[in-house]
Amino acid sequence: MKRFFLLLIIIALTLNLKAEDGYRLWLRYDKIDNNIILQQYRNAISSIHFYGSSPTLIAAKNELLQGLRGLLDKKIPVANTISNHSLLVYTKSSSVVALHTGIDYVALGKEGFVIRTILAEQKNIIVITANSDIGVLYGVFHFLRLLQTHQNIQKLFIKTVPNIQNRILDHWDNLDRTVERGYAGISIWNWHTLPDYIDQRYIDYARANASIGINGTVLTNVNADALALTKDYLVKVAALANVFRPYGIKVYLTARFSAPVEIGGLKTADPLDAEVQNWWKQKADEIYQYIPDFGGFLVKANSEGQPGPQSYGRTHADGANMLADALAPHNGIVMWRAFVYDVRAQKSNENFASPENKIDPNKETENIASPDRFKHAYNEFKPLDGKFRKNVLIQVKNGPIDFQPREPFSPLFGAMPQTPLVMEFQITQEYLGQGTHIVDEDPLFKEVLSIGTYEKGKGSTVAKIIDGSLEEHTVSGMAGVSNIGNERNWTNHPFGQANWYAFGRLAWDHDLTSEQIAEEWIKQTFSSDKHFIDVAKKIMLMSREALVNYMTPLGLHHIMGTGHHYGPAPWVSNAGRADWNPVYYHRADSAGIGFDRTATGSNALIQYKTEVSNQWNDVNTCDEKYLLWFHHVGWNYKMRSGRNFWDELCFKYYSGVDSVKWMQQQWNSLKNFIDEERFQQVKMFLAIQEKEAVWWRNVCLLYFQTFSRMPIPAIYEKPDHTLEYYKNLKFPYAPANPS
Ligand code: GCW
Repeated sequence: MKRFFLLLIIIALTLNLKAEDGYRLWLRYDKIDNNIILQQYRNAISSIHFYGSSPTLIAAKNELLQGLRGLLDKKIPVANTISNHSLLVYTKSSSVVALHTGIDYVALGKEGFVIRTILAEQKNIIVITANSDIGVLYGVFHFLRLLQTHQNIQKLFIKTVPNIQNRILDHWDNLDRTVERGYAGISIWNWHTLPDYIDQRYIDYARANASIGINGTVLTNVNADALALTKDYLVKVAALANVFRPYGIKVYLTARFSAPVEIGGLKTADPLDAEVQNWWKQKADEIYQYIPDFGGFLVKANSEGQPGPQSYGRTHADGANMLADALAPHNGIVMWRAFVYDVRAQKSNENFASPENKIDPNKETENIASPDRFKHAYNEFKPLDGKFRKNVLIQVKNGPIDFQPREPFSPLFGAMPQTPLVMEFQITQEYLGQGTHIVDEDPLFKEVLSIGTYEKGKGSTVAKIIDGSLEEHTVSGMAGVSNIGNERNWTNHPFGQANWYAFGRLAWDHDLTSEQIAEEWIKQTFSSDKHFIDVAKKIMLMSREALVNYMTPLGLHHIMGTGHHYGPAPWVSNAGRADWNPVYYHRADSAGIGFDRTATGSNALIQYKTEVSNQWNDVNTCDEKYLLWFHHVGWNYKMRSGRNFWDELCFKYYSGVDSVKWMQQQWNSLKNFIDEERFQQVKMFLAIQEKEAVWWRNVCLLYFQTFSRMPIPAIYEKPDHTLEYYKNLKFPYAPANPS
């Protein structure tokens, strides 16, 4: 019996299939399981020379030593003399540059780095070098990634500089540790035990972010609480900033516009009031005393009940500029969100001192007949182009409505040449299956970044607007709403980690392909087995399209349940505002379905450059994936497949579900390739995903059928419940209701 167990242990060790709880993310540093590659690496790295001892360089050195020790299963000595196969790590200013490596440091800027094999004094040496300490840290992480992904390191010549300056995670974390639209437990910021207790998780959070180039974190929810700006919290924020600083990560806070009233005792928060301006100046000075490298403010104003300058009859520029002036002496920035559609706020002149002023989405209030919500942000912000201070960036969600599975790009990209625009993506999967669906978001991010806006003719992609290269802005940014919580594996779904990873990698280099990013992540996170990679990559790369098909195909949007946004509810018509209702968006009737945004309808298409609107204006040439975003089409409308619209809709919904079933089969075939723990987690989540995909399909088809009056083609399995049954479902357990 004893022998049997011994044998089992030996088998388990050889297969290296130990239990994994996912905590280590993509920084696993387990011994390289390919002996030939392992030997090559061991030969190529005989000793390490590390120059410098700043906190950042110490972090880099520790990471390198720890990483190599794990990957090579060997302690690499730190030496003082350079020998054959040394690994040299240094910044430009260190004396080792006497080696004449011919590196062009000017091109590297503040954060870029070079990893290069050189032959010096007859020795084969690998150098990792940069202008700055943080550049070196990024280089070290990149080097470790090369090993983790089994790249050839014989003749390295890598030079990389980030495309975008501010690469930021936005946490929608409330001070009570609930997380708005969070599906991975509570907030990782434990305000109660800070500043004295430094959870190891804070350090690992910083390591993970630095490894993919993220250099900023907004700690608090955009639905902001002014308390975060009080001294009690600032000392806690400072403690986090101290942990993150060596990893090149700046902290930011959300600024509640009414803070001067709520915590400052002033009667108004009017941005043109001298006392208010002074209050913010003093507040900024105070913040910088605690956090000398504080990044700045993120602001949601006059949106969904949040206070803002319009509450005082002022413009978004008045509000943003006031904060920008307070931060400017300290080099801070303001990221002012363009997510506005709040007609009510413009009209009122309320004092927002109390949280009761928040709009309660569950309360029936007056049904404001608003114009197309799609057009609102553009109408509001375009006229302000050129009116913002230099340290204001306008943060725009990728699409005009709200992080739907597929949206056309926001028309603000391409419409504000004088203003740096921050791209806001949502990493957390509010509308993408929340915490339980595999949806690789990278193809969604890429789809938006690579599309042409025609701001300056051909080639004016969204990416070039964001990175500032099109208009030569001196500041740029990309923000991702975080999907991290205190679950052991950070994101709850093991594949949620991939979206955090992809966001960081793309913010650094938006030319990376989805295939590359997925493959890197799989190798580091799971396995370098070719079959495993191929299958997992296929699952990832098709997952977003599968979700679009089983949730909102052909341009459907915003048809989810009210409040929690969990599951389908296309029939809802009684929400607090007209434009919170699914019926407002799909407009299904006996004639057809979809939102006419051409000249015969809301004319939102006019907000795009003609080259773009021409692509979508004509129902016969409009890309079918955007069809219902722009057109109300008849049920019998002939699609390019030859099917009529109704049959095409059925086809899409059924193929979405089929894709999930395919994903399940594929995943099951991977059972023996990875640890049982994560294998089972993903398997269970896929079962939920399948159940929910069927639910979405059945609900949507049964509901839309009440308008089309056409049968679901007989080749498909019939929905197993009635529409009434689905309408009566309740979800008291659905996570993350809005705060
Ligand atoms: O997507 C919607 C969410 C809200 C969120 C808001 C926003 C933070 O449902 O929960 O609030 O967008 O982006 O401000």
